[in-house]
Amino acid sequence: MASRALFLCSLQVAFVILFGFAEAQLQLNFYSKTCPNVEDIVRKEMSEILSIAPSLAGPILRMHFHDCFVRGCDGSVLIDSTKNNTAEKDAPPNQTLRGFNALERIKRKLEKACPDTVSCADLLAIAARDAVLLSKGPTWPVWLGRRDGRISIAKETKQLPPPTANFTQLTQMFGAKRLSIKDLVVLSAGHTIGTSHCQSFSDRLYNFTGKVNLNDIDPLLDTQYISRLRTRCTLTDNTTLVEMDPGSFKTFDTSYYKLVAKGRGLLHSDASLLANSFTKDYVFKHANGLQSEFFQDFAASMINMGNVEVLTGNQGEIRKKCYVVN
Ligand code: HEM
Ligand SMILES: *[C@@H]1O[C@H](CO)[C@@H](O)[C@H](O)[C@H]1NC(C)=O
Ligand SMILES: *[C@@H]1O[C@H](CO)[C@@H](O)[C@H](O)[C@H]1NC(C)=O
Ligand SMILES: *[C@@H]1O[C@H](CO)[C@@H](O)[C@H](O)[C@H]1NC(C)=O
Ligand SMILES: *[C@@H]1O[C@H](CO)[C@@H](O)[C@H](O)[C@H]1NC(C)=O
Ligand SMILES: CC(=O)N[C@H]1CO[C@H](CO)[C@@H](O)[C@@H]1O
Repeated sequence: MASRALFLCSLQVAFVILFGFAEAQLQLNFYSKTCPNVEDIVRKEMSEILSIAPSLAGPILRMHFHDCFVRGCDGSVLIDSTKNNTAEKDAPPNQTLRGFNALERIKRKLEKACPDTVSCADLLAIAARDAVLLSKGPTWPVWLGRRDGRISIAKETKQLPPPTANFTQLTQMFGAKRLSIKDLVVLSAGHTIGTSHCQSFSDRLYNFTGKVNLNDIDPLLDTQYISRLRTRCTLTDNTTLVEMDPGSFKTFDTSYYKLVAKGRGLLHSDASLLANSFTKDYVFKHANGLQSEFFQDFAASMINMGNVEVLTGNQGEIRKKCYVVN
């Protein structure tokens, strides 16, 4: 037992060194006594969920991002609106979120195994890691011990960067969460999996400056790609889904950078990564570069994001159901 504890402890130290990261509050082995199988339970459920609905990997990764950027990673994105409160979930950026039922299903399994123990915020952080791994991406140790918030306010989702954001806005919004330019260019590659609604980019095809004509296009978007996207999306289409990383949207890989380098990043925010020399160099390097370096970077940046404004100790609560406060 002592040697196992020592091993876990040195593992923790090793990861601190490896990822250059030392957050005092969260811990790698937070549930080792109270819910030792938490990660096995989540992994098993995620495998089942993704075998039935493979397209949920993207939405669950995105959900963790949306959670962390509004009130920190506190599960507030999962809370339903009530009679007197419109929650984050019902704000425009979240109208395209999916995966809530899958997460409630995992929560029910966790409550059965370890009642009142594992927060929805931690569950989401683990599930997002597993979504990436099960899409053939990297894995990383998830630091745990987040507590769930009790507040979710629709208008606070304005802290989420919009798809129209330029580089200045993106760096400001990531900076506000103490995330770096490197985190921005690395985490944007989350768009290597999943889909987007036409409404998130159709302005780039038809109405970039508000003129509504076929010449009013985003100059950063490859013209051949514009033609192809126009066959899928009209300006007002708000239902059609387009693969963010066509041809490889189920596989977590470096193809996102290949596309962005060719002017085929789907969102204006993706294209904006070419507007700064650091992020542009990163894009081009990884368009043709080693996947292993990107995988290491993604792991490190996900740990950074998972640490944004977390509640710990006696703050918040451990929600019994993720969609409603206790
Ligand atoms: C840099 C700023 C970002 C912006 C402006 C942005 C914006 C968006 C938008 C507009 C969509 C499409 C939503 C829809 O129309 O259905 C989307 C999808 C997605 N985003 Fe981001 N995002 C950003 C960063 C991130 C980060 C940091 C991650 C995770 C690490 C992420 C993961 C995803 C995933 C996986 C999808 C696909 C979701 C699905 O399949 O339903 N995004 N993003
Ligand atoms: C909103 O209603 C809930 C009960 O549904 C109550 O607990 C809460 O205090 C109310 N919040 C406000 C701001 O009135
Ligand atoms: C970025 O967008 C903001 C808000 O739309 C705008 O005020 C600013 O001028 C833009 N910056 C650049 C460099 O285009
Ligand atoms: C076109 O762009 C303008 C300015 O951004 C916007 O006000 C308008 O609603 C857009 N039109 C359509 C049909 O999306
Ligand atoms: C989608 O567009 C239709 C027709 O323009 C509109 O009636 C509907 O409210 C829109 N839905 C959303 C979620 O914006
Ligand atoms: C998934 C989800 O909860 N979507 C909601 C987003 O907000 C709209 C209303 O603005 C709801 O109708 C959706 O159910």
